[in-house]
Amino acid sequence: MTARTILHLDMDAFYASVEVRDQPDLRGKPVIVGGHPTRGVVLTCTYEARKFGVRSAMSMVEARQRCPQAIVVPPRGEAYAEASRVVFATMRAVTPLVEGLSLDEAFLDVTASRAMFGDPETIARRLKAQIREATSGLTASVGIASCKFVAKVASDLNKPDGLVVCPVGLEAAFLSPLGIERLWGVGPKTAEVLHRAGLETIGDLQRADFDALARALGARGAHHLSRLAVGDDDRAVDPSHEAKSVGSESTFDRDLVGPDPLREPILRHCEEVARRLRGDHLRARALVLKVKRSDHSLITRRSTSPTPLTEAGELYALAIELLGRIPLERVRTRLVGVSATALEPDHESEGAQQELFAERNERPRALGAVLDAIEERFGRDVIRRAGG
Ligand code: TTP
Ligand code: MG
Repeated sequence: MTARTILHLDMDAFYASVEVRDQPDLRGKPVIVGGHPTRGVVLTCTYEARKFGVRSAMSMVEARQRCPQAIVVPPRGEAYAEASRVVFATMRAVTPLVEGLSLDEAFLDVTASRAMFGDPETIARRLKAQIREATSGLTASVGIASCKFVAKVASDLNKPDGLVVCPVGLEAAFLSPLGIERLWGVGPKTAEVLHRAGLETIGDLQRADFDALARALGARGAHHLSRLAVGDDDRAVDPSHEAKSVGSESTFDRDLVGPDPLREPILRHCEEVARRLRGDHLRARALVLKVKRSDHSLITRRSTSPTPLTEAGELYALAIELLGRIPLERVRTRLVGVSATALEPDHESEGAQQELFAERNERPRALGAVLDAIEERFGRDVIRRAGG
């Protein structure tokens, strides 16, 4: 059996790069894409701003303290969606086996493309050049390996405009000097457990005693991490992944009149969707609200989120915003539904059970950041109504 060849491609400073492309005066400067200067969060920033320690999801207040000279640009979702469509079309010209993880990131299985397009490095170089050309100058970083996990790690090692190849058979050696934080499923809590056990690098983990690891992490977590640590990851690239959605809907016994009575069932559906996302270790970048009127006419509204959605409260805030965009005064409704789409793996929840609990404890801060982002996009009123 020939080994798979998998590419992981991730656009560099994606939103910020689109802004710099469209406003050439910004080139070479620290640029932050974010909203409100005091209440908002950083969606992303240029590599010039990263030198000052600015990062995605950081509060704007902290970002401006670290880099007072940064130029702040409000997000333009449609421009990023358009650039994303061009990037994905370019990837699909190489192979139909493209699995999108988010707007700017995908796995490609090029095993079968090699006969036609050459060795993997040549394929990757050409793809990067084609993307740069098709998007009028955006750069991507690519990792090449025999499995998804190592390809994803590789794409991140030489950003921006990087191309890193892990030779087949050398996965364990390739991973060994890297920090354990790079393993899927290792969030801050698991990292702390591993550090306390004296494990800093993936190589340390490769040499660690399995039984000791299982005592610290549980058998499942230990098994998962010891396999990943040597680059043992047999998941196939699944092009249908991104099209999936997780939804919940209900038809009422009697039609409901006007928008207000719909809030309670919408909240219940958001709770159900959040529960299922959690169960499947997924998070969503977009939400669809569906309303069917008594005359059976169907209305759907879709919104994308700057940050991945996992919690019922996050889903509900967006759903209520969408509800406000549907004219429903005195209208009779027979069905309402909510579905989460643009799904991506929630890596933090993929690993050890402990991490799931740790994540919950850390949630207030993450949720706060999301609420800030929603508020900055849609105004305070949305948040207040969502809470009430
Ligand atoms: P990333 O690929 O994580 O980041 P990036 O492309 O900006 O930078 P890098 O070169 O490190 O890949 O995310 C892609 C886009 O998604 C990013 O440009 C903005 C958006 N995003 C958010 O809105 N919120 C977030 O918390 C993150 C991480 C990204
Ligand atoms: Mg990116």
